[in-house]
Amino acid sequence: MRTYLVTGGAGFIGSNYIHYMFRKYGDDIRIINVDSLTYAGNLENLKEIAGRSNYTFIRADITDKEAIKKIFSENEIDRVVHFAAESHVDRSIKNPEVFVKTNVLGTAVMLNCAREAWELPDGSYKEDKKFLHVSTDEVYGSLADDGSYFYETTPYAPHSPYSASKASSDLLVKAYIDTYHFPANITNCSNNYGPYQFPEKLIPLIINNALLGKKLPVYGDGKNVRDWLYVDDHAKGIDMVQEMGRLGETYNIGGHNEKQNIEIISIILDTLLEMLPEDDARRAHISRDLITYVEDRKGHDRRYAIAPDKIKAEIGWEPETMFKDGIKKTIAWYFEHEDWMKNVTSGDYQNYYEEMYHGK
Ligand code: NAD
Ligand code: TDX
Repeated sequence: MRTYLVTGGAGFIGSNYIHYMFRKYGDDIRIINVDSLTYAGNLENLKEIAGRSNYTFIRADITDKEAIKKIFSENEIDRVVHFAAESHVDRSIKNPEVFVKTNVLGTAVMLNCAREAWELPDGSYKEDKKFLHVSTDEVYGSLADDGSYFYETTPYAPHSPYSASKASSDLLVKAYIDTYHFPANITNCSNNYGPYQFPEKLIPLIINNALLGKKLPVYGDGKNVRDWLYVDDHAKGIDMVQEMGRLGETYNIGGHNEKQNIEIISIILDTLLEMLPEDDARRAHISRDLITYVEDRKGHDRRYAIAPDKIKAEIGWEPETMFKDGIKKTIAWYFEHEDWMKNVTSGDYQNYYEEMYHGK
């Protein structure tokens, strides 16, 4: 039975990935989730699977060398899937240092511990060990509105402290591949959306504010473009790259779904009105009048767009969820999980760990 060490599994994409993996492999795999539970880590995301005998949660910081070493020495890890990171661009503009610590130093610790555990005296590696580093399209910088795309060969040109720290972590992984022939892959994915996304990010923020009748803040002219991918499609892509990708290679994962921010907001407003029952009082305040243009994000990248040609040609992965369907599923999830949103926005979810794991 393969053992996965997933970092950052209590966050948005990590928790969706863990759910996806248990749906796909059931009892045929074991997952150890290591997460330090920052503001973005929420064990409620995993409560349905918390009791599984083939799942273990370990609260630890990926920059804590001794803690990570211990996990490798006590378990025969076959796969590392490394999500843990500080992930929000606006926070990185206010407080860059923690991004460098977690994203760069944390990745170095993960790489080093995996290498120590897996490398044999002759410099080769134990059989069938693989490390996958989850990264972002933001490392490639910004595109003009001219139909161009990011490819795996596009030079790195990050602009925010977040993307600079992710680019640094990618380069460390590439250095391990080149220097030590370390068995790793990198995936660079576009913007994700779906269940369990923290409401500091555009889509859940707009859904939540619209339902509450609060203003919908639009940075700059609202015409910045992002390429949105439903989170399950990303989870599937990660698993396919890890099992079918060529070791040492980078694969871009993207949705072929470019939209201006203002279009996203319009779609959300229309979909909310379509989905809410006729007698729901919230319908009264859901309107375009809530849209409020605010000061632009500093260094705001204009456009991101992935050409997922390589992953399609080599591995056969393609985005499956159309945006109109993915956004409905996402909104339906938020409708069904009002308590999750209340807990997250009030900070109550941070007590969950104490309740769940008290005395353990
Ligand atoms: P998130 O902020 O929702 O989750 C991050 C998780 O990492 C949280 O559970 C947090 O507690 C944990 N964490 C943070 N610092 C840690 C530390 N020092 N030690 C251990 N755990 C720590 O992020 P996300 O949106 O799920 O993104 C996951 C990964 O995917 C990140 O590496 C991000 O760069 C990448 N990515 C995200 C997107 C996106 O649209 N969200 C797109 C492409 C790539
Ligand atoms: O209130 C807002 N108003 C607004 O106009 C927020 C929160 C965002 N925006 C704009 C900024 C971006 O152009 O919406 C777009 C999306 O913003 P975010 O949701 O913050 O995502 P982004 O900055 O594009 O980065 C995301 O995708 C790539 C993730 O946060 C990263 O972790 C990932 O690497």
